[in-house]
Amino acid sequence: MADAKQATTGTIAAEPGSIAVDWSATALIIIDMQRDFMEPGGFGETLGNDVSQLARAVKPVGAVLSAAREMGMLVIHTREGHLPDLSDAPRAKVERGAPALRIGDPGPMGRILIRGEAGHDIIPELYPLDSEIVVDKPGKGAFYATELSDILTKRGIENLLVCGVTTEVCVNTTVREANDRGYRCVVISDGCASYFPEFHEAGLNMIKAQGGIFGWVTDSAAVLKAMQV
Ligand code: TIU
Repeated sequence: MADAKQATTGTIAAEPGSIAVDWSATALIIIDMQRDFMEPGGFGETLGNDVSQLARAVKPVGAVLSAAREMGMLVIHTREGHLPDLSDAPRAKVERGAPALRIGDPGPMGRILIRGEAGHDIIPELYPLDSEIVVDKPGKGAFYATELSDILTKRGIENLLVCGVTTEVCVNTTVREANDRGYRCVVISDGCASYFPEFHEAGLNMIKAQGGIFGWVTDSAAVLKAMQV
């Protein structure tokens, strides 16, 4: 009996304090590890960003993804993007700023941030298995206008291991949405990245401050240790 319990629960060393989780009620959610954000010629670069800043998250995410697959944990990948006719893209988003190319414009990886285009796809290193869930989202948060709530509720998920890009934009927005819906979010610091290192740090600090106002922050090594990999 004790052995069976050990296999389904774990304690993750984190800030502001360690957190015990039932792995069967825990999902790994990987936010927007798409070519549009990670590679030259995509949405991220059109906004004027240095996309090489995000590469550091790939290995830590890959390590946790492998462990989650081995454990049989629910894995959810998200992708930010819009329908080809832009009907789900608010004008206020499309018109924002002065990017080199706008959402929907043709770029070197297909139309910028459009579903079905090469740039919209997840990077090869972290490509979803057929058995894994991919949630397409039009916004920064993974709950807004998606089926994510239903997916988590149906599977009895209470805890989310969160990683991906970018720390202060889609990761933070998703964590805030999830926290309000009652999920415990454990954010994997080295599995997240930002075009702005200072925003990465601030984004993580905002989550774990005030006793973990939005959630917990840990790193990939601590998650792997808790998973006993
Ligand atoms: N621009 C930026 O930092 N991020 C986004 O637009 N989307 C995500 O974070 N996925």
